[in-house]
Amino acid sequence: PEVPSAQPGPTAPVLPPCPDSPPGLVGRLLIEFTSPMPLERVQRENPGVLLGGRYTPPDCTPAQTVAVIIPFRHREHHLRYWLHYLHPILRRQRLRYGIYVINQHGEDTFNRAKLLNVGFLEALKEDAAYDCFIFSDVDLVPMDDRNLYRCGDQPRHFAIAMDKFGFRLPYAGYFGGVSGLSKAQFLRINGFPNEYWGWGGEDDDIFNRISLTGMKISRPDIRIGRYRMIKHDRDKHNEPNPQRFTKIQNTKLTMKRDGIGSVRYQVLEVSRQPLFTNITVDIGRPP
Ligand code: UDH
Ligand code: NGS
Repeated sequence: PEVPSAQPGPTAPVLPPCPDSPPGLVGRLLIEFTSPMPLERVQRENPGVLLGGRYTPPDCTPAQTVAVIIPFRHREHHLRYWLHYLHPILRRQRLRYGIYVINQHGEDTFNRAKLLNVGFLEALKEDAAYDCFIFSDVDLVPMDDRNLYRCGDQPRHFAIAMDKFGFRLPYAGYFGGVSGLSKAQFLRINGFPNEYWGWGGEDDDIFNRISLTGMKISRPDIRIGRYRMIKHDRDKHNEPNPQRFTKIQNTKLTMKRDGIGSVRYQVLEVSRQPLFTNITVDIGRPP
């Protein structure tokens, strides 16, 4: 009879670390939003993506695990383009990642930064290995795959040259659109504010939090941090917030009590789709 061996069985091969500069990048990309983009096509073209929008490079071991968090409501059409363009880019960048769409339930006033806080916590509940968080608007697609969706030793601003701003920063302290913080950087600023209801200012508050904690924003080269935005009208229930100008004057006082440590919400549904995880959440409404 066969004697059970004390030797371990064949083990999975140990993959080498993923390279700092991934070899398969193509550089400048052609991005357009005119041809229709059915979700079935996007799924068919991304067979390597696992349920919930998870991906791990087959040939190397990445240094980080990246959660991409998208604040969302009623933008299915934009999401299809985003998934179509971003999955192949992130794959070429040799990232281990997951995509989390944080869908605000109901029709009360939109709250982008609170949704991003929810995304941080819910992604970590799914996988405690996440150590890098990329926060991306659903309507922003990078035009160059050398703009690596990774975290570094300082918070990163990715969307620095958007078409709608003439491929420049609109102002020196702009931190909107697409940004990235390591878990430690995010916790250091007590996450994002929960109290910006409606449009505007929340990204400036985040910028203030980063500055006030002594960190510096890191940015890619202006020739590489280029983005196309999908044109759209103003959304309903996301009117400019009239309180935003006074609020951003008070970040130093508010950031201690308002942030990831005080976020209250209720998850209504977690649904693992082929290309993303959809988390529908009740975040309440403005007081
Ligand atoms: N978002 C939604 N649904 C909404 C509102 C916002 O999904 O109803 C998300 C989405 O990811 C979006 C992000 O929040 O990309 C930021 O919101 P935004 O796109 O409204 O902000 P932006 O500054 O536009 O891009 C403001 C209105 C511009 C009107 C221009 C009219 N030509
Ligand atoms: C600033 C807003 C930011 C916004 C940026 C770009 O004025 O939240 O414009 O807006 N800050 C305040 O309102 C205090 S955009 O041109 O994309 O609509 O991100």
